Amino acid sequence: MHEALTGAFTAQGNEKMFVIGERINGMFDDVRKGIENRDKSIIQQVAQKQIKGGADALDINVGTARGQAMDNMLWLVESIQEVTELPLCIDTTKFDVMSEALKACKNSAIINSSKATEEELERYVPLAVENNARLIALTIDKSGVPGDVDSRVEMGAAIVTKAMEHGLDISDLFIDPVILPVNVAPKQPVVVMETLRQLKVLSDPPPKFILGLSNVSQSCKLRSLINRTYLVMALAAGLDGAIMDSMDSALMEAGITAEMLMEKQIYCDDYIAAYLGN
Ligand code: THG
Repeated sequence: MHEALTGAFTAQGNEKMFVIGERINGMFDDVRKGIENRDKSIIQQVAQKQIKGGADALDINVGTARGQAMDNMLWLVESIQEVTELPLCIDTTKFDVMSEALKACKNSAIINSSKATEEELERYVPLAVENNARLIALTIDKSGVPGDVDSRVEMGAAIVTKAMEHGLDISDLFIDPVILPVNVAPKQPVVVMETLRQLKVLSDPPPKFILGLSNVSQSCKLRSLINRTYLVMALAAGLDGAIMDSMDSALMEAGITAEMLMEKQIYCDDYIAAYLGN
């Protein structure tokens, strides 16, 4: 096989893509109202649908719901743990909310997220180690999301170095090269794909890579089509998982098919059902 292809495929290992369900997010009206009215059943139903669609973990974000972010987050964590033992991906920029939510997690936890600044990494990497949690680190620094590949790769390297310094297992580290909406940042998809390719060979073993997939199509018309095409391209470039809508079956099927074609799963006529464990 061509060397570049061998590298791209073998560096990824054989793990299935890691699907973090995006829907428990106060940016969606049903979830926001559920939080504001402390209506557990709405939240629990959304969680169960994400799981049925094939989520391996659930992102939890209070969004713009009224009230205290802390109380809202702790209530969400509790409500969701009543119906699932899947890992919870605690999505908040507030450090105090993050630490308290981690304490409330009986399920395994993923910290979402740290920026790649020295200051944030010095707080979040030890927090992950202390709580036995996985960590998502974004290639964002004080000046925001970089436009070029090199700065993202440098930040990725800085993240890996910090993780090693503090004894965070590299297999517990996810780097997120950050998707911006394609209608305002059309050069970004190619930059993200190239960043994935370069960071994948940075360390052995490499960290894992995830993205917030739906960002790419915000305010676009053909959202599901854009999301699933992006997912397939990113998986081929080395993506390990995504925060995405597992209830979008066309999206899930495209991702599963890409993985089958990359020989992460042996083909059989029922490969989709086999993948989902149905
Ligand atoms: N990286 C990491 N975490 C993240 C993101 C990321 N968490 C949040 C976000 N980005 C990923 N989750 C979503 C969830 C929803 C949408 C986009 C990303 C979305 N929502 C609709 C919208 O804005 O149009 C909400 C409106 C609606 O449909 O009701 O698109 O990048 N680590």
